[in-house]
Amino acid sequence: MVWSPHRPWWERYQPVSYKLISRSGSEQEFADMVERCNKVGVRIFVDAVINHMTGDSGIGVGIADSTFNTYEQSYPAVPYSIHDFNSKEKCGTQSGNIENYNNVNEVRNCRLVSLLDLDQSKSWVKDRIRDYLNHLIRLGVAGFRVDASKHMWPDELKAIVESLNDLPETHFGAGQRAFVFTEVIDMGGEPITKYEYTGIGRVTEFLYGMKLGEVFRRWNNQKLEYLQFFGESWGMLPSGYAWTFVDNHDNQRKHGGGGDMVLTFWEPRVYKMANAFMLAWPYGYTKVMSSYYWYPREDTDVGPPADSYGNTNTVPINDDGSCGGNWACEHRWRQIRNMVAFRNLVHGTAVENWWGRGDQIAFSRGRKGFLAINNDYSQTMSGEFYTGLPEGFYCDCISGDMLGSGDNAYCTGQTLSVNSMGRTHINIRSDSENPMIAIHVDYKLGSKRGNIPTRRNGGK
Ligand code: AAO
Repeated sequence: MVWSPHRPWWERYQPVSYKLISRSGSEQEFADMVERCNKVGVRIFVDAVINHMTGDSGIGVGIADSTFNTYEQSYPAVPYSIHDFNSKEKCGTQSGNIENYNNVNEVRNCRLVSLLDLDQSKSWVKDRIRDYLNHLIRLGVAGFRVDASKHMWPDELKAIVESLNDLPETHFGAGQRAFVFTEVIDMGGEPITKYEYTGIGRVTEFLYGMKLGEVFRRWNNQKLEYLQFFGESWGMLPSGYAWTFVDNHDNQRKHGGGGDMVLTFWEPRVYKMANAFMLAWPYGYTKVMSSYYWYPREDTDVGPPADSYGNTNTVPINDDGSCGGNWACEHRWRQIRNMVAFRNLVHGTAVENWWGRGDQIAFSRGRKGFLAINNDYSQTMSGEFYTGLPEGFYCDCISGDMLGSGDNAYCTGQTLSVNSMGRTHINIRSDSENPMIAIHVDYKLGSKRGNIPTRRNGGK
């Protein structure tokens, strides 16, 4: 990939070759990480940039020491030559760049922000991309996010995906295929739609984060109670095709269709609420964002925490499990981490016991989990709620963790008591730092209900 002055994060989106060498490390280090992750059940998905090569910046050398020449359209390390790119004639615009998103041909045959646009109808190009992705599969990755999929013809992309090898049997079992997510920004209003890509894999559903941001910000008269049918009826993909997220690496910094609606880690209170809802709600395949803090905030190019050579720093882990060194690590925030476990646990159950009043909602997932959120600015959410859960004491996974096991299990946060009718009393103040409660059957305390004092929800 290119090496740019000031080392912006988006260097990664300008390949010079398919060598696995970057500011994050060598191929050996990458392979080692994938191997260690697979051993503990963590799958790795690679963000594959296969639509284009670098921007038209002239002659240069990439991070892995490969040369390129954009006047000649040559990338000898792959190798790609002028014959492998869409020509200006095929594109049809004066600049050679995409100028009009309402012209399908332009979007797919011209350059996205001046990035040299590969022609995937050429078998040489298809084969180079296939070899690159197969190399990653051999190293043990489980699948790919396909960058800029909207800028490739769906049938050509599909042919590449179908030509890939099965995942290695050692880690995945026999006959398993790579899991593919395509990046297609479609929020309505353009001729290219997300529906054109559902035959390839999961597709980004950008409306999801936008709408959730609007609802949790309470803009345009939106209210939490309207989320009762959040999903396809809101103009989104059928659940089984959707790849959902509150924010992504582009729109959290206003690249790629980011608006003020998007919620990010910079607003932690409401961000945690939106993520908790997403993770408890049975729609789409969810993704949790993990970021770094950047300064100044207006500079949307700032790269990751790095040493003086621009090499990405390792992530220091604090005693409490959070990250140091300017890494935000949203995925380690207790409220988000515990809701990931909630999602995995309640998988396959339906929403039941929906209750909604303005900006307060509560619902259960079958007889396994229950979530209540108070996004009202002034009213406490208080009363008896039907949780659907078996009788017992439960540790709220938003305000704390359940530690220990069996009769020795205890809760570091609030404990809730569910009676034989499945009902519990909740009290969520509107000014609480985490105005939510989430309980589930894996956080059921033993009969002694824990051995440390419980804490009221609402404390910070
Ligand atoms: C950098 C420089 C450029 C320079 C270039 C080449 O910033 O000035 O020309 O290098 O030297 C990332 C960065 C770019 C960076 C690039 C290469 O974000 O800043 O360029 O690396 O280093 C479109 C694509 C989508 C793409 C998104 C950014 O469709 O695929 O732009 N995302 C991916 C990655 C992203 C990466 C690339 C692709 C490139 O996630 O990180 O770029 O590899 C409309 C269209 C969308 C379009 C957006 C933005 O969106 O629909 O398709 O996304 O515009 O152009 C409303 C509409 C919504 C609309 C939006 C914004 O919300 O509903 O549809 O407004 O107008």
